Amino acid sequence: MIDVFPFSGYPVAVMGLGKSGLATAEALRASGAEVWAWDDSEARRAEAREKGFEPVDLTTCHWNELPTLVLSPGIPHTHPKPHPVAVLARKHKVEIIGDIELLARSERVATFVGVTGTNGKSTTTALIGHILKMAGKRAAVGGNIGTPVLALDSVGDGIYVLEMSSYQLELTPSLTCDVAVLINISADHLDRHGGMDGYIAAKKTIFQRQTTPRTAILGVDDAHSRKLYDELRRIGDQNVVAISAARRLEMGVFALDGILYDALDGAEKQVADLRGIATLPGPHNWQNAAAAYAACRALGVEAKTIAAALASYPGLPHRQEIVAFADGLTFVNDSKATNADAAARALACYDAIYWIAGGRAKEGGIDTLAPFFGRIRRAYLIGEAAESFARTLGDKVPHTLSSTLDAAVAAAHADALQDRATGAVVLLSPACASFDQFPNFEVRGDSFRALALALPGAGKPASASAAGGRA
Ligand code: UMA
Repeated sequence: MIDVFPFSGYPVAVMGLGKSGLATAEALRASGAEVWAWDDSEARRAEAREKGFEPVDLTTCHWNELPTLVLSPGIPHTHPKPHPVAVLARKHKVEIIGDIELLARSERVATFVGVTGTNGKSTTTALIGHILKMAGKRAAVGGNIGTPVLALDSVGDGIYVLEMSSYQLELTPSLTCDVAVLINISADHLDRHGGMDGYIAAKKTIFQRQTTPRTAILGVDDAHSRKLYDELRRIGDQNVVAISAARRLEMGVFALDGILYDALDGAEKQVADLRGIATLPGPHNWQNAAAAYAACRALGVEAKTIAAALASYPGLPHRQEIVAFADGLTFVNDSKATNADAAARALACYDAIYWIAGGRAKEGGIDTLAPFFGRIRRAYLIGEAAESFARTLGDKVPHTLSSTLDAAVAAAHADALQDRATGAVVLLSPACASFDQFPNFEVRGDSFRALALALPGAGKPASASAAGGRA
């Protein structure tokens, strides 16, 4: 646990007692702060009580006594409508910050690596952490990836590798990243940021206060990130490195057809062959590998060490994770694909797909997935989005309104058997949030894994956790 000593002796309001809020409350209490903890859910307050926190109703408390509100990232404070507690904090001129801000103010001698982007940030974060550990560096990985940062053990003068969502970036005003990575930008969470401009503005804060020798690493394969790259280059405050998985760069790091090239000094060298790495299938993962390579080079790790570590990357659950084999079929859990762009990345990796999709749809639905429709043998549609997705698939892709995940897995398995579709993939890549039917994407992915493993004759994969596809 992190010692958040700057808050010792002060009252601090903690709003939201999920994963990050509870870890914040515990770190603050252990550091000698007075914790005023609240959650709108009675169940969460009961859980906090069990941990010895007597909830303080932040909608009726004495705000004049509070200097700071630590807000959980999932709680809106601007759009679509600020939470009443955020409104009260602003009214009383109380600062509103997140748990990563507490880490930044407390861990003064550590190196910070921040990773953001619409897609691929968990894999890139995990890859950087893996490479640093393989290189013998003291490093801790946390943030949006799932481990609350204040639950980490201090790394001292080592390295924090933090996955940062746009929500977290908005609540982290004073973090200065030694290495900041923006992988890509496409539309997501627009309701929380009042539109695309607000979303991009939040992402851009990862580069705040960076001056040389700090490093900014940006993907240049989408127009929004490319524009930011040009802007940072023009201003010239920090080292700016381009990465691509789509084209050759004169300067930067790029992956072409699965070969990773280092052109950081303008002279192109092949540094790794990514094609045989089962845990990094597809160009999107090659982009993640390019970003991780550039970040670790900026931290002084040698190219050879990085290449060896990429090859031993164990993969992450819920990201193209092979969870079972049954009757010649491979079951792939890509529950983390909560938007169409993320689902496109998985769909691009396989040829014969029995696709389970749906949940709570994001803006735009699955219209952009049309180029992949030819790879889908049949779609099994679940959750709130089922009917609208069915309309998009129309007569182009055969589909079944399965409604629930268990019905979808059973139907996909039965259809694939009937089609004698050996070598095919049953892919959960929902292109939707999970909240209509599950508490989060992890529970959705775990349910898929359990359902697949419960099929007659199903077996677990031996080792690698992610699927190698055709890409
Ligand atoms: N709550 C209220 N009132 C509200 C809304 C929520 O009291 O109006 C309470 C809920 O009852 C709950 C708590 O707030 O108890 C939940 O807080 P939270 O949604 O911030 O979730 P945490 O459990 O603290 O998890 C957060 C991140 N969640 C979000 O940003 C939504 C996790 O990212 C992160 O892994 C975790 O901190 C540790 O750092 C998840 C996520 O979905 C993976 N992120 C989004 C994404 O990747 O797209 C941004």
